[in-house]
Amino acid sequence: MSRCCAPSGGSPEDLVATAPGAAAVGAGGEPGHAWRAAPSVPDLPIGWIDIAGGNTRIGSNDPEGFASDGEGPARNIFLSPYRISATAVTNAQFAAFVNATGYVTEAERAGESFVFYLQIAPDRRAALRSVVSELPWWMIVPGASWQCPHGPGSSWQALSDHPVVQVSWNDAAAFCRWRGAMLPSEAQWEHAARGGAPALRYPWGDELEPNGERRCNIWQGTFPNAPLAGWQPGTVPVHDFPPNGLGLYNTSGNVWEWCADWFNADYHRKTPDHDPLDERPSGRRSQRGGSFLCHVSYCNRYRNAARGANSPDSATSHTGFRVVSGADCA
Ligand SMILES: [Cu+2]
Repeated sequence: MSRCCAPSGGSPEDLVATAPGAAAVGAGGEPGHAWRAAPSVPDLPIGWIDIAGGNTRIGSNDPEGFASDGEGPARNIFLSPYRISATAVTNAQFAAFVNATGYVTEAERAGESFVFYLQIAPDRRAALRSVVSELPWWMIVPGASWQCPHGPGSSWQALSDHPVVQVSWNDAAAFCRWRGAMLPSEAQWEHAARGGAPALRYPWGDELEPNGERRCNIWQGTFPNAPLAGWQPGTVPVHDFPPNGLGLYNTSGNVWEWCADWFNADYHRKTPDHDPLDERPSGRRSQRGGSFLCHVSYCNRYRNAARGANSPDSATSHTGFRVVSGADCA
């Protein structure tokens, strides 16, 4: 199946490892560049939404879905109560984490990361190279990190209320440890994304643009080279577009969101029906929700049931995360 979405369909670890200048990433590496603090970095509260839990239905047999991704079969499950953030973690929230801990992300250690080419100033593109021939719209950009999401010349401060990107699964997990939170399981993510209306294709219904109204930040125009005039490929603030029935914003589109599970295509067949979590290591962690690069012509993974994956050390300009906590946590 076609994928707009990850700068690798098979072995992103190898791509990262073989990229020029990419040091082995992991604990103990030297920072690629120093943290540049904003004038003030407040510790921003997370906007929690209480999810009652109980019996629910996840997965889909939708013929528009990608069976090979393991989107189905649809099934009934039970979820314990939990809290989930209304939005993806923002740059400002991630900055507070870095400010408090000195944490250095994997992209910073590597000294480079993946950026969609139209997010890079035209005069900078010539010196860059594409990642793999099948995905020529992804470029390796020295200096790209959460602080400079599109590489040199970009800054998180200009995007403080946008979702943090250029964070790996490992980086997201580190943020969670600091906050006493967790990444959502796929089941928690999907149940919350459905907004209390199970069985629908999108959080707002079965129609992508009811009454012609855009409801999420996905590709506008012709992918990947001809975005519609007036639409810039990239993230929007986390509170853009109306929330779903439970109060979650932008589960469809904007950024892919890391989940706690390992990705396996037989997820719906093999994980338990009580608080499902796929703990079978596969080399790839699950992602949900699709991004601003998804388009019906190529990759309609902004549906509730759609699934994605990448290696836990990969970071891109269209991947972020939201968080969950136990129902009794403050
Ligand atoms: Cu996509």
